[in-house]
Amino acid sequence: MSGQSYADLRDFIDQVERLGALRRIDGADPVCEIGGITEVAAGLPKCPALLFDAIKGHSRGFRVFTNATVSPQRAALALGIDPALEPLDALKEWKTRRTTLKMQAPVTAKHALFLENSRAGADADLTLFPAPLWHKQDGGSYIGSGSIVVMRDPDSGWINASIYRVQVHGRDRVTIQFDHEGRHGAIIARKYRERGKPCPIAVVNGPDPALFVAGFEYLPEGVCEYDFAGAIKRQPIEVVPGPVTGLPLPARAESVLEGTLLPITETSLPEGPFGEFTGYYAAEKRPAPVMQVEAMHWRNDPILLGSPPMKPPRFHFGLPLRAAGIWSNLENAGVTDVVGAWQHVAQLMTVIAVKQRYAGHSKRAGLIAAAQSYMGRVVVTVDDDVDPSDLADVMWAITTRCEPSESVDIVRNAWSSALDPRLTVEARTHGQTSHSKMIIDACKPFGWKDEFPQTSALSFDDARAIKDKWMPALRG
Ligand SMILES: Cc1cc2nc3c(=O)[nH]c(=O)nc-3n(C[C@H](O)[C@H](O)[C@H](O)COP(=O)(O)O)c2cc1C
Ligand SMILES: [Mn+2]
Repeated sequence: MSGQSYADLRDFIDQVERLGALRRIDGADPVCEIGGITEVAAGLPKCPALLFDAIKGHSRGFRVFTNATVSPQRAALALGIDPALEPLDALKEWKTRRTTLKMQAPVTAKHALFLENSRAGADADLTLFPAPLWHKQDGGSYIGSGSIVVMRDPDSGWINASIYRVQVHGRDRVTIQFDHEGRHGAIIARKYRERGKPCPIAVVNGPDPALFVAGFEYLPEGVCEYDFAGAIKRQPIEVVPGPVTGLPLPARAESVLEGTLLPITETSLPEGPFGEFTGYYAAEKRPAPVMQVEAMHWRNDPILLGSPPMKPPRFHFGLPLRAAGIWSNLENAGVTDVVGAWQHVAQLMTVIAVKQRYAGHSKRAGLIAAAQSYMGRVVVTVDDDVDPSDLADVMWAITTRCEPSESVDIVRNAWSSALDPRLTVEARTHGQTSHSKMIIDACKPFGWKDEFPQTSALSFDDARAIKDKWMPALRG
C-alpha cells in the first residue's frame, strides 16, 4: 500500500493534524523559546509536529512549523509511504522504491501562490519574518534551516535546489553557508564569480516536504532536485519564474527571497556559529557569501519550515535515509540475506541485520557498512531475530552475543568530517578529518550458532499475531 500525497506544506500539515500529531503553540519567543520547545518536543517518545503562531514581536499569521518529519510516521508521510507501517518496513519500502523512482521534470504553472504578497528594493524587510535564534550560543537568527536555495548553472542551465542554512543579517541581507567547495551551490557561485557576472539566487522558505527530502539527497551534478521531488510525489512540481531572477520557483511555496549572491572575494559576513546535528558547535564564526535580497514574496499567513539541528537522537528525518542507501550498497556488493539496516544517534551509529549463511558473512556486511558510514564511529551487525531499528534490541544483542575480546574490530583513518567533535586539536589544525570506526559483531558466533542458548523471546511473527489479537485489550 502506498501513502497519500500532499499538495504543499499546508496540505502536509493538515494531514499531520488528521494523524493527531500536530500541536499549535501561541505566544512563543523566537529568541531561544521556539528552538527550546522544538528540542524538548523532539525528545518526547512520540514527538509531535509544532505550528507556532502569534510569535512574540510578530504579526499573527507569520508562522513557524517545526519537527515536521522527525517521527518515522511523518517521515513516511513525506515520502508517500503508508504512515501506519512499522519503521523498518517503511525504510525497506523506501529502499526498494528509491531504485525505481522516475524523475519528473517540473511544469510551469499559471499562478504562483507565493506572489500573494511582495515587497521589493528598499521596502524589503526580513524582520517581518519570525526567524528563530535556535540555540543560545548561535551567532544569529536563521530564516533558513530547512529552506531550499535555488541557483542556475550559467553553462548548462541546470537548476540546483538544495538545503544550505540561511542566516539573517539585517533587513535585506542574508548569508548562505556552503559546507565545502564541492557543494553544487558553491560550484555554481564560483562560475559566476570567475566571469565577473552577478549570480541570481532564490531562497524558498516553507517548501513542500518532498523538496525538503530532495534537498538533502546526494544527487549528481547536473541533476535537479525538483525532478527528484516530483519522483517522490509521483507528480511534477509546479514552478513559476521568479519576477526578479527568472529562476523557476515552486508555485505553492510559502515564501521566497530573490536576489543576487555577491562574490565572496568582494563581500562576506561572519556566519555562525550554529549548533550542528552532532549536538555540538563545530566551528567559530566564518566568512560566508552574502545574498542581497532584492524582493521578498509570501503567501497570506506564511509558514517558515524550521529544521534546526539538535542534540541526538533527535534528527530532522525520522527514517534514516542514508541507512537505506547502505542497505542498497550491501545488496549491490552481493551481500545476500541483509534483512535490515538502520542508523541511530542521528546517523552516528549504523546497524545491519543479517541472516547468517556462512562464516564471515556478518563481518563482510559490517566492513562495507563501516566504509559507507559517514561520521559514524560505531557499526553493529546483528542476527535476523533482532530489530536494528530498536536500540534496546540492539543493545540486548551486544550485551549477550558479543565477546569484546573477539567480536570488535577497529578500522583506522576512515570517513568522517570537520563536524566531528572528537577530532584532536592537532588533527583539526591540519585539516585531518578521518577517524577510526569500531565494528561490533553482535551476531551469534557462526561456528556454534546452533549451540547458542535458545532465546525465550517471542519471534517477530508471534509478537505480531499477539498484537493483532490482543492489542485492543492492552490499550484498554
Ligand atoms: C536540515 C538540513 C540542513 C543543512 N544545512 C546545510 C548547510 O548549511 N550547508 C551545507 O553545505 N549543507 C547543508 N545540508 C546538507 C545538504 O543539503 C546536502 O548535503 C545536499 O545534498 C547538498 O546538495 P548539493 O549536492 O546540491 O550541494 C543540510 C541538510 C539538511 C537536511
Ligand atoms: Mn544538487
